[in-house]
Amino acid sequence: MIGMHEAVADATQLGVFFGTWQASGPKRAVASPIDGREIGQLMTASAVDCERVIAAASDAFLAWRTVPAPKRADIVRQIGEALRRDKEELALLVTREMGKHIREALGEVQEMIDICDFATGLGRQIGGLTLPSERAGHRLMEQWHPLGVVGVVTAFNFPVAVWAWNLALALVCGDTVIWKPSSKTPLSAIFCTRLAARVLSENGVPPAVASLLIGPGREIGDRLIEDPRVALVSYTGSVATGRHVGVAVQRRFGRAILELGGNAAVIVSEKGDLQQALEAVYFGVIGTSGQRCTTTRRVIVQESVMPRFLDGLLRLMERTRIGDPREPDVHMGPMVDGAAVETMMAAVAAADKQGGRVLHGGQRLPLPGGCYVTPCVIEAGNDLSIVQQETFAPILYVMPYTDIDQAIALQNGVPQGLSSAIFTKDLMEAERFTGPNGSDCGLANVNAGTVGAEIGGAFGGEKETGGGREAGSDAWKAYMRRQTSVINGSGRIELAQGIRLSV
Ligand code: UN1
Repeated sequence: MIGMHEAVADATQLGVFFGTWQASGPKRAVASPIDGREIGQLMTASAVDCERVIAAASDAFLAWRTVPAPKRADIVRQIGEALRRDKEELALLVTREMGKHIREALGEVQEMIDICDFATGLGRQIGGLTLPSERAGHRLMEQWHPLGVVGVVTAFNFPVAVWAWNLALALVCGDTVIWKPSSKTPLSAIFCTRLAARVLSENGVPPAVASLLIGPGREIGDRLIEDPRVALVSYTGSVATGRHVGVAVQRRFGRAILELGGNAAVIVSEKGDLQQALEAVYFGVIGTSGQRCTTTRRVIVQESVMPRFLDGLLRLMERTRIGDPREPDVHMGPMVDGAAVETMMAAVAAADKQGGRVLHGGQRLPLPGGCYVTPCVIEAGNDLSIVQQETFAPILYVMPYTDIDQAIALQNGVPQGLSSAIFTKDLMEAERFTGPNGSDCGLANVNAGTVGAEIGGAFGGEKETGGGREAGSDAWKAYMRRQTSVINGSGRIELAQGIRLSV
Protein backbone atom coordinates (compact mmCIF):
# COMPACT_ATOMS: atom_id res chain seq x y z
CA MET A 1 0.00 0.00 0.00
CA ILE A 2 1.28 3.47 -0.83
CA GLY A 3 0.96 5.66 2.25
CA MET A 4 0.28 9.35 2.13
CA HIS A 5 3.94 9.90 2.90
CA GLU A 6 4.94 8.15 -0.33
CA ALA A 7 2.29 10.02 -2.29
CA VAL A 8 3.64 13.33 -1.03
CA ALA A 9 7.26 12.48 -1.51
CA ASP A 10 7.24 10.93 -4.96
CA ALA A 11 5.09 13.03 -7.31
CA THR A 12 5.50 16.66 -8.40
CA GLN A 13 3.89 18.71 -5.67
CA LEU A 14 2.22 22.08 -5.92
CA GLY A 15 3.48 24.48 -3.30
CA VAL A 16 0.48 26.78 -3.09
CA PHE A 17 -2.89 26.12 -1.49
CA PHE A 18 -5.85 28.41 -0.82
CA GLY A 19 -8.72 25.99 -1.34
CA THR A 20 -7.24 24.75 -4.60
CA TRP A 21 -3.72 23.56 -5.24
CA GLN A 22 -1.79 25.47 -7.83
CA ALA A 23 1.64 27.01 -8.30
CA SER A 24 3.01 28.99 -11.20
CA GLY A 25 6.53 29.74 -9.98
CA PRO A 26 9.75 27.85 -10.74
CA LYS A 27 10.01 24.09 -10.35
CA ARG A 28 12.72 22.54 -8.21
CA ALA A 29 13.88 19.26 -6.75
CA VAL A 30 13.81 18.31 -3.06
CA ALA A 31 16.65 16.14 -1.73
CA SER A 32 17.06 14.25 1.54
CA PRO A 33 20.10 15.05 3.70
CA ILE A 34 20.13 11.38 4.75
CA ASP A 35 21.72 10.28 1.46
CA GLY A 36 21.46 13.25 -0.92
CA ARG A 37 18.82 11.48 -2.99
CA GLU A 38 15.93 13.33 -4.58
CA ILE A 39 12.65 12.74 -2.77
CA GLY A 40 10.33 15.00 -4.71
CA GLN A 41 9.73 17.75 -7.25
CA LEU A 42 8.09 20.97 -6.26
CA MET A 43 6.34 23.81 -8.06
CA THR A 44 6.86 27.02 -6.08
CA ALA A 45 4.76 30.18 -5.78
CA SER A 46 4.83 33.17 -8.10
CA ALA A 47 3.85 36.74 -7.21
CA VAL A 48 0.41 36.09 -8.75
CA ASP A 49 -0.09 33.02 -6.51
CA CYS A 50 0.88 35.11 -3.53
CA GLU A 51 -1.81 37.68 -4.29
CA ARG A 52 -4.42 34.92 -4.72
CA VAL A 53 -3.52 33.35 -1.39
CA ILE A 54 -3.67 36.63 0.55
CA ALA A 55 -7.01 37.50 -1.07
CA ALA A 56 -8.48 34.04 -0.31
CA ALA A 57 -7.27 34.03 3.31
CA SER A 58 -8.67 37.56 3.82
CA ASP A 59 -11.98 36.46 2.36
CA ALA A 60 -12.12 33.28 4.46
CA PHE A 61 -11.51 35.38 7.59
CA LEU A 62 -14.82 37.21 7.10
CA ALA A 63 -16.77 33.97 7.59
CA TRP A 64 -14.41 32.23 10.02
CA ARG A 65 -14.41 35.06 12.57
CA THR A 66 -18.15 34.65 13.14
CA VAL A 67 -17.98 30.91 13.92
CA PRO A 68 -18.25 30.52 17.74
CA ALA A 69 -14.87 29.91 19.37
CA PRO A 70 -15.86 26.52 20.90
CA LYS A 71 -16.86 25.33 17.40
CA ARG A 72 -13.57 26.56 15.96
CA ALA A 73 -11.83 24.76 18.81
CA ASP A 74 -13.63 21.54 17.94
CA ILE A 75 -12.13 21.72 14.45
CA VAL A 76 -8.68 22.15 15.99
CA ARG A 77 -9.45 19.07 18.11
CA GLN A 78 -10.15 17.14 14.91
CA ILE A 79 -6.85 18.33 13.40
CA GLY A 80 -5.21 16.93 16.55
CA GLU A 81 -7.02 13.61 16.03
CA ALA A 82 -5.85 13.46 12.41
CA LEU A 83 -2.29 14.12 13.58
CA ARG A 84 -2.58 11.26 16.09
CA ARG A 85 -3.55 8.95 13.22
CA ASP A 86 -0.79 10.16 10.88
CA LYS A 87 1.89 10.64 13.55
CA GLU A 88 4.37 8.00 12.33
CA GLU A 89 3.96 8.87 8.67
CA LEU A 90 4.49 12.59 9.20
CA ALA A 91 7.44 12.00 11.52
CA LEU A 92 9.09 9.81 8.90
CA LEU A 93 8.63 12.48 6.26
CA VAL A 94 10.13 15.14 8.55
CA THR A 95 13.12 12.86 9.20
CA ARG A 96 13.55 12.17 5.51
CA GLU A 97 13.28 15.80 4.54
CA MET A 98 15.46 17.54 7.15
CA GLY A 99 17.35 14.74 8.85
CA LYS A 100 16.40 14.92 12.55
CA HIS A 101 16.29 11.58 14.31
CA ILE A 102 12.95 9.77 14.04
CA ARG A 103 12.66 9.84 17.85
CA GLU A 104 12.77 13.61 17.77
CA ALA A 105 10.49 13.83 14.73
CA LEU A 106 7.90 11.79 16.64
CA GLY A 107 8.36 14.23 19.51
CA GLU A 108 7.81 17.11 17.13
CA VAL A 109 4.51 15.67 15.90
CA GLN A 110 3.57 15.04 19.54
CA GLU A 111 4.14 18.75 20.14
CA MET A 112 1.60 19.45 17.39
CA ILE A 113 -0.93 17.13 19.02
CA ASP A 114 -0.30 18.72 22.41
CA ILE A 115 -0.91 22.24 21.13
CA CYS A 116 -4.14 21.11 19.46
CA ASP A 117 -5.32 19.70 22.81
CA PHE A 118 -4.28 22.90 24.56
CA ALA A 119 -6.04 25.11 22.01
CA THR A 120 -9.19 22.97 22.16
CA GLY A 121 -9.55 23.92 25.82
CA LEU A 122 -8.79 27.56 25.02
CA GLY A 123 -11.92 27.65 22.86
CA ARG A 124 -13.95 28.15 26.04
CA GLN A 125 -11.44 30.34 27.86
CA ILE A 126 -10.45 33.25 25.61
CA GLY A 127 -12.67 35.68 27.44
CA GLY A 128 -11.99 39.16 28.78
CA LEU A 129 -12.54 40.89 32.09
CA THR A 130 -15.46 42.88 33.39
CA LEU A 131 -14.04 45.74 35.46
CA PRO A 132 -15.57 48.16 37.93
CA SER A 133 -16.56 51.43 36.30
CA GLU A 134 -16.10 54.71 38.17
CA ARG A 135 -19.53 55.80 36.89
CA ALA A 136 -22.76 54.57 38.48
CA GLY A 137 -24.82 52.28 36.27
CA HIS A 138 -21.94 51.75 33.84
CA ARG A 139 -20.16 48.56 32.97
CA LEU A 140 -16.54 48.48 31.82
CA MET A 141 -15.65 45.35 29.93
CA GLU A 142 -13.15 43.96 27.51
CA GLN A 143 -13.60 41.48 24.73
CA TRP A 144 -11.14 39.59 22.59
CA HIS A 145 -12.07 39.54 18.91
CA PRO A 146 -10.48 37.72 15.98
CA LEU A 147 -7.59 39.70 14.52
CA GLY A 148 -7.32 38.78 10.83
CA VAL A 149 -4.90 36.94 8.57
CA VAL A 150 -1.80 35.55 10.29
CA GLY A 151 1.33 35.02 8.19
CA VAL A 152 3.32 32.17 9.71
CA VAL A 153 6.91 31.98 8.49
CA THR A 154 8.74 28.93 9.84
CA ALA A 155 12.25 27.48 9.83
CA PHE A 156 13.50 24.09 8.63
CA ASN A 157 14.47 22.81 12.09
CA PHE A 158 10.93 22.46 13.41
CA PRO A 159 9.28 22.18 10.02
CA VAL A 160 5.81 21.27 11.30
CA ALA A 161 5.49 22.00 15.05
CA VAL A 162 5.96 25.76 14.83
CA TRP A 163 3.19 25.97 12.21
CA ALA A 164 0.97 23.92 14.52
CA TRP A 165 1.66 26.20 17.52
CA ASN A 166 0.54 29.16 15.44
CA LEU A 167 -2.26 27.44 13.55
CA ALA A 168 -3.95 25.95 16.60
CA LEU A 169 -4.04 29.27 18.46
CA ALA A 170 -4.88 31.35 15.39
CA LEU A 171 -7.78 29.09 14.42
CA VAL A 172 -9.31 29.08 17.88
CA CYS A 173 -8.89 32.87 17.98
CA GLY A 174 -10.83 33.15 14.70
CA ASP A 175 -7.91 34.09 12.47
CA THR A 176 -6.91 32.55 9.16
CA VAL A 177 -3.35 31.41 8.47
CA ILE A 178 -1.01 31.69 5.51
CA TRP A 179 1.98 29.44 6.06
CA LYS A 180 5.29 30.15 4.39
CA PRO A 181 7.47 27.23 5.44
CA SER A 182 11.21 27.01 4.94
CA SER A 183 12.10 26.24 1.33
CA LYS A 184 14.16 23.36 2.77
CA THR A 185 11.09 21.50 4.06
CA PRO A 186 8.26 21.89 1.54
CA LEU A 187 6.99 18.30 1.55
CA SER A 188 6.32 18.23 5.29
CA ALA A 189 4.37 21.48 4.86
CA ILE A 190 2.32 20.05 2.02
CA PHE A 191 1.51 16.96 4.09
CA CYS A 192 0.28 19.09 6.99
CA THR A 193 -1.72 21.44 4.78
CA ARG A 194 -3.47 18.45 3.17
CA LEU A 195 -4.30 17.08 6.58
CA ALA A 196 -5.76 20.40 7.78
CA ALA A 197 -7.63 20.97 4.50
CA ARG A 198 -9.30 17.57 4.82
CA VAL A 199 -10.57 18.38 8.31
CA LEU A 200 -11.67 21.88 7.31
CA SER A 201 -13.64 20.71 4.28
CA GLU A 202 -15.24 17.83 6.24
CA ASN A 203 -16.59 20.57 8.50
CA GLY A 204 -17.74 22.83 5.68
CA VAL A 205 -15.12 25.46 6.49
CA PRO A 206 -13.34 27.30 3.63
CA PRO A 207 -9.97 25.52 3.36
CA ALA A 208 -8.23 28.88 2.74
CA VAL A 209 -8.44 29.19 6.54
CA ALA A 210 -5.17 27.19 6.46
CA SER A 211 -3.37 28.33 3.30
CA LEU A 212 0.11 27.53 2.07
CA LEU A 213 2.67 29.54 0.16
CA ILE A 214 6.03 27.98 -0.65
CA GLY A 215 8.60 30.21 -2.30
CA PRO A 216 11.77 32.20 -1.68
CA GLY A 217 11.75 34.48 1.37
CA ARG A 218 13.09 37.55 -0.37
CA GLU A 219 10.33 37.41 -2.97
CA ILE A 220 7.30 35.58 -1.65
CA GLY A 221 8.03 36.10 2.06
CA ASP A 222 8.53 39.83 1.56
CA ARG A 223 5.17 40.19 -0.16
CA LEU A 224 3.54 38.45 2.76
CA ILE A 225 5.19 40.53 5.50
CA GLU A 226 4.65 43.83 3.72
CA ASP A 227 0.97 43.31 2.94
CA PRO A 228 -1.36 45.33 5.20
CA ARG A 229 -4.00 42.59 4.88
CA VAL A 230 -1.75 40.37 6.98
CA ALA A 231 -2.54 41.55 10.52
CA LEU A 232 0.07 39.47 12.33
CA VAL A 233 3.33 37.97 11.16
CA SER A 234 4.75 35.17 13.27
CA TYR A 235 8.35 34.64 12.23
CA THR A 236 10.76 31.96 13.46
CA GLY A 237 14.31 32.05 12.14
CA SER A 238 17.57 33.93 12.17
CA VAL A 239 18.25 37.26 13.87
CA ALA A 240 19.27 38.84 10.55
CA THR A 241 16.02 37.92 8.79
CA GLY A 242 14.01 38.65 11.94
CA ARG A 243 15.36 42.20 11.97
CA HIS A 244 14.23 42.60 8.36
CA VAL A 245 10.79 41.12 9.15
CA GLY A 246 10.32 43.15 12.34
CA VAL A 247 11.12 46.44 10.62
CA ALA A 248 8.97 45.67 7.56
CA VAL A 249 5.95 44.78 9.71
CA GLN A 250 6.43 47.74 12.06
CA ARG A 251 6.70 50.14 9.12
CA ARG A 252 3.07 49.41 8.34
CA PHE A 253 2.11 49.13 12.04
CA GLY A 254 1.32 45.45 11.73
CA ARG A 255 1.92 43.03 14.58
CA ALA A 256 4.86 40.64 14.75
CA ILE A 257 5.77 37.69 16.93
CA LEU A 258 9.51 37.16 16.54
CA GLU A 259 11.20 33.97 17.73
CA LEU A 260 14.81 34.37 16.62
CA GLY A 261 18.23 33.06 17.53
CA GLY A 262 19.31 31.56 20.82
CA ASN A 263 22.64 31.04 22.51
CA ALA A 264 21.59 28.82 25.39
CA ALA A 265 23.92 28.07 28.28
CA VAL A 266 23.80 25.51 31.07
CA ILE A 267 25.43 26.43 34.38
CA VAL A 268 26.81 23.36 36.15
CA SER A 269 27.29 24.07 39.85
CA GLU A 270 29.39 21.91 42.16
CA LYS A 271 26.16 21.63 44.15
CA GLY A 272 24.34 19.97 41.24
CA ASP A 273 23.99 16.35 40.12
CA LEU A 274 26.81 15.97 37.65
CA GLN A 275 25.39 12.92 35.90
CA GLN A 276 22.06 14.64 35.26
CA ALA A 277 23.85 17.75 34.01
CA LEU A 278 25.93 15.63 31.63
CA GLU A 279 22.89 13.91 30.14
CA ALA A 280 21.01 17.18 29.69
CA VAL A 281 23.98 18.97 28.13
CA TYR A 282 24.76 16.06 25.82
CA PHE A 283 21.23 15.86 24.42
CA GLY A 284 21.11 19.67 24.32
CA VAL A 285 24.09 19.65 21.94
CA ILE A 286 23.45 16.69 19.65
CA GLY A 287 19.62 16.84 19.51
CA THR A 288 18.46 17.87 16.02
CA SER A 289 22.20 17.95 15.21
CA GLY A 290 22.54 21.21 17.12
CA GLN A 291 19.91 22.91 14.98
CA ARG A 292 17.35 23.90 17.61
CA CYS A 293 17.06 27.49 18.70
CA THR A 294 17.19 26.07 22.23
CA THR A 295 20.34 23.99 21.54
CA THR A 296 22.88 24.10 24.37
CA ARG A 297 25.69 26.17 22.85
CA ARG A 298 27.61 27.00 26.03
CA VAL A 299 28.27 25.18 29.28
CA ILE A 300 29.53 27.22 32.24
CA VAL A 301 31.07 24.83 34.75
CA GLN A 302 32.21 25.55 38.31
CA GLU A 303 35.99 25.17 38.39
CA SER A 304 35.98 22.52 41.14
CA VAL A 305 33.96 20.08 38.99
CA MET A 306 35.36 21.01 35.58
CA PRO A 307 37.77 18.02 35.24
CA ARG A 308 35.05 15.48 36.14
CA PHE A 309 32.47 17.18 33.95
CA LEU A 310 34.76 17.35 30.93
CA ASP A 311 35.85 13.75 31.36
CA GLY A 312 32.22 12.57 31.39
CA LEU A 313 31.22 14.82 28.49
CA LEU A 314 34.04 13.75 26.21
CA ARG A 315 33.28 10.12 26.97
CA LEU A 316 29.65 10.64 25.89
CA MET A 317 30.74 12.52 22.78
CA GLU A 318 33.09 9.73 21.77
CA ARG A 319 30.30 7.17 22.04
CA THR A 320 27.98 9.17 19.74
CA ARG A 321 26.65 7.02 16.92
CA ILE A 322 26.15 9.18 13.83
CA GLY A 323 24.24 7.98 10.80
CA ASP A 324 20.83 7.27 9.29
CA PRO A 325 18.34 9.02 11.59
CA ARG A 326 15.75 6.29 10.98
CA GLU A 327 17.93 3.74 12.81
CA PRO A 328 16.96 3.35 16.48
CA ASP A 329 20.58 2.92 17.63
CA VAL A 330 21.79 6.13 16.02
CA HIS A 331 22.11 9.19 18.27
CA MET A 332 22.58 11.94 15.71
CA GLY A 333 21.55 12.23 12.07
CA PRO A 334 22.84 14.57 9.36
CA MET A 335 22.68 18.34 9.30
CA VAL A 336 20.07 19.83 7.02
CA ASP A 337 22.31 20.45 3.98
CA GLY A 338 25.83 21.05 2.73
CA ALA A 339 25.64 24.77 3.49
CA ALA A 340 24.93 24.01 7.17
CA VAL A 341 28.04 21.80 7.27
CA GLU A 342 30.12 24.59 5.71
CA THR A 343 28.85 27.07 8.31
CA MET A 344 29.79 24.68 11.10
CA MET A 345 33.29 24.09 9.72
CA ALA A 346 33.82 27.84 9.35
CA ALA A 347 32.74 28.36 13.00
CA VAL A 348 35.13 25.67 14.26
CA ALA A 349 37.98 27.28 12.28
CA ALA A 350 37.03 30.74 13.60
CA ALA A 351 36.95 29.50 17.21
CA ASP A 352 40.39 27.97 16.73
CA LYS A 353 41.73 31.21 15.25
CA GLN A 354 40.21 33.35 18.02
CA GLY A 355 41.94 31.33 20.74
CA GLY A 356 39.51 28.49 21.44
CA ARG A 357 40.80 24.95 21.89
CA VAL A 358 38.98 22.09 20.17
CA LEU A 359 38.63 19.20 22.63
CA HIS A 360 36.49 16.92 20.51
CA GLY A 361 35.02 16.50 17.00
CA GLY A 362 34.05 19.20 14.55
CA GLN A 363 34.85 17.09 11.51
CA ARG A 364 32.92 16.03 8.44
CA LEU A 365 32.13 12.34 8.10
CA PRO A 366 32.48 10.68 4.69
CA LEU A 367 28.91 9.35 4.53
CA PRO A 368 26.52 9.49 1.53
CA GLY A 369 24.92 12.91 1.02
CA GLY A 370 27.81 14.75 2.70
CA CYS A 371 25.79 16.25 5.57
CA TYR A 372 27.23 14.29 8.51
CA VAL A 373 29.56 15.78 11.13
CA THR A 374 30.94 14.91 14.54
CA PRO A 375 29.64 17.06 17.41
CA CYS A 376 32.24 19.50 18.62
CA VAL A 377 33.40 20.59 22.09
CA ILE A 378 35.56 23.72 22.29
CA GLU A 379 37.15 25.35 25.32
CA ALA A 380 36.52 29.04 24.70
CA GLY A 381 36.05 32.37 26.46
CA ASN A 382 32.58 33.89 26.41
CA ASP A 383 33.84 37.07 24.76
CA LEU A 384 35.12 35.43 21.55
CA SER A 385 33.05 36.84 18.68
CA ILE A 386 32.24 33.32 17.45
CA VAL A 387 30.83 32.43 20.90
CA GLN A 388 28.70 35.56 20.88
CA GLN A 389 26.89 34.49 17.73
CA GLU A 390 24.53 31.61 17.10
CA THR A 391 25.99 28.92 14.86
CA PHE A 392 23.22 26.49 14.01
CA ALA A 393 25.37 23.39 14.56
CA PRO A 394 26.36 20.87 17.26
CA ILE A 395 29.15 22.99 18.75
CA LEU A 396 29.48 23.39 22.52
CA TYR A 397 31.71 26.06 24.06
CA VAL A 398 32.97 25.17 27.54
CA MET A 399 34.02 27.82 30.08
CA PRO A 400 34.77 27.81 33.82
CA TYR A 401 33.36 29.96 36.66
CA THR A 402 34.10 30.47 40.32
CA ASP A 403 30.95 32.02 41.87
CA ILE A 404 27.27 32.14 40.96
CA ASP A 405 27.27 35.87 40.14
CA GLN A 406 30.01 35.33 37.61
CA ALA A 407 28.17 32.32 36.13
CA ILE A 408 24.98 34.34 35.66
CA ALA A 409 26.92 37.24 34.15
CA LEU A 410 28.46 34.84 31.63
CA GLN A 411 25.09 33.23 30.88
CA ASN A 412 23.56 36.66 30.23
CA GLY A 413 26.62 38.02 28.47
CA VAL A 414 25.47 37.33 24.91
CA PRO A 415 23.11 39.26 22.60
CA GLN A 416 20.47 36.48 22.57
CA GLY A 417 18.06 35.53 25.37
CA LEU A 418 16.03 32.43 24.63
CA SER A 419 16.86 29.44 26.85
CA SER A 420 19.03 28.80 29.90
CA ALA A 421 19.47 26.28 32.70
CA ILE A 422 21.26 25.63 35.96
CA PHE A 423 22.08 22.33 37.60
CA THR A 424 22.14 22.78 41.35
CA LYS A 425 20.48 21.34 44.44
CA ASP A 426 21.13 24.54 46.34
CA LEU A 427 17.90 26.47 46.82
CA MET A 428 19.69 29.81 47.05
CA GLU A 429 21.44 29.28 43.72
CA ALA A 430 18.22 28.15 42.05
CA GLU A 431 16.34 31.17 43.38
CA ARG A 432 19.14 33.50 42.35
CA PHE A 433 19.08 32.03 38.81
CA THR A 434 15.31 32.35 38.38
CA GLY A 435 14.98 35.69 40.21
CA PRO A 436 14.83 39.21 38.75
CA ASN A 437 18.63 39.50 38.77
CA GLY A 438 19.11 35.98 37.42
CA SER A 439 18.87 34.59 33.90
CA ASP A 440 17.60 37.19 31.40
CA CYS A 441 16.15 34.53 29.08
CA GLY A 442 12.55 33.69 28.23
CA LEU A 443 13.20 30.15 29.48
CA ALA A 444 15.16 29.48 32.68
CA ASN A 445 15.21 25.87 33.92
CA VAL A 446 16.52 24.33 37.12
CA ASN A 447 17.85 20.78 36.86
CA ALA A 448 16.43 20.41 33.34
CA GLY A 449 18.22 21.14 30.07
CA THR A 450 17.73 24.01 27.65
CA VAL A 451 15.95 22.05 24.90
CA GLY A 452 12.56 20.40 24.77
CA ALA A 453 10.26 23.07 26.16
CA GLU A 454 6.69 21.93 26.79
CA ILE A 455 3.91 23.66 24.86
CA GLY A 456 1.98 24.55 28.05
CA GLY A 457 4.28 27.49 28.79
CA ALA A 458 4.81 30.55 26.62
CA PHE A 459 7.79 29.97 24.32
CA GLY A 460 10.19 32.71 23.24
CA GLY A 461 12.86 35.02 24.53
CA GLU A 462 14.35 38.46 24.96
CA LYS A 463 17.02 40.69 23.41
CA GLU A 464 17.98 39.50 19.91
CA THR A 465 15.62 36.55 20.31
CA GLY A 466 12.94 39.06 19.42
CA GLY A 467 10.58 39.17 22.43
CA GLY A 468 7.73 37.15 20.89
CA ARG A 469 5.84 34.40 22.70
CA GLU A 470 4.15 31.41 21.10
CA ALA A 471 2.34 28.27 22.27
CA GLY A 472 0.97 28.04 25.83
CA SER A 473 -0.02 30.27 28.76
CA ASP A 474 -1.63 33.48 27.44
CA ALA A 475 0.32 33.59 24.15
CA TRP A 476 -3.12 33.49 22.42
CA LYS A 477 -3.62 37.16 23.24
CA ALA A 478 -1.23 38.20 20.46
CA TYR A 479 -3.59 36.56 17.96
CA MET A 480 -6.62 38.65 19.00
CA ARG A 481 -7.86 42.20 18.95
CA ARG A 482 -8.64 43.53 22.42
CA GLN A 483 -11.65 45.77 22.66
CA THR A 484 -12.62 47.80 25.74
CA SER A 485 -16.26 48.88 26.01
CA VAL A 486 -18.27 51.01 28.39
CA ILE A 487 -21.94 50.04 28.53
CA ASN A 488 -24.09 52.77 30.05
CA GLY A 489 -27.28 51.49 31.63
CA SER A 490 -27.79 54.50 33.91
CA GLY A 491 -30.21 56.38 31.70
CA ARG A 492 -28.13 59.58 31.73
CA ILE A 493 -24.80 60.82 30.43
CA GLU A 494 -21.98 61.04 32.93
CA LEU A 495 -18.43 61.94 31.97
CA ALA A 496 -15.45 60.10 33.40
CA GLN A 497 -12.82 61.84 35.53
CA GLY A 498 -15.63 63.78 37.22
CA ILE A 499 -15.87 66.33 34.40
CA ARG A 500 -19.13 68.26 34.49
CA LEU A 501 -20.49 69.93 31.37
CA SER A 502 -23.77 71.81 31.60
CA VAL A 503 -25.70 71.84 28.33
C1 UN1 B 1 12.93 25.84 17.76
O1 UN1 B 1 14.05 25.36 17.80
O2 UN1 B 1 12.63 26.73 16.92
O3 UN1 B 1 12.13 23.63 23.14
C2 UN1 B 1 11.79 25.39 18.60
C3 UN1 B 1 12.41 22.97 22.14
C4 UN1 B 1 11.29 22.62 21.18
C5 UN1 B 1 11.00 23.75 20.25
C6 UN1 B 1 12.19 24.36 19.61
N1 UN1 B 1 10.11 22.29 21.94
O4 UN1 B 1 13.55 22.57 21.90
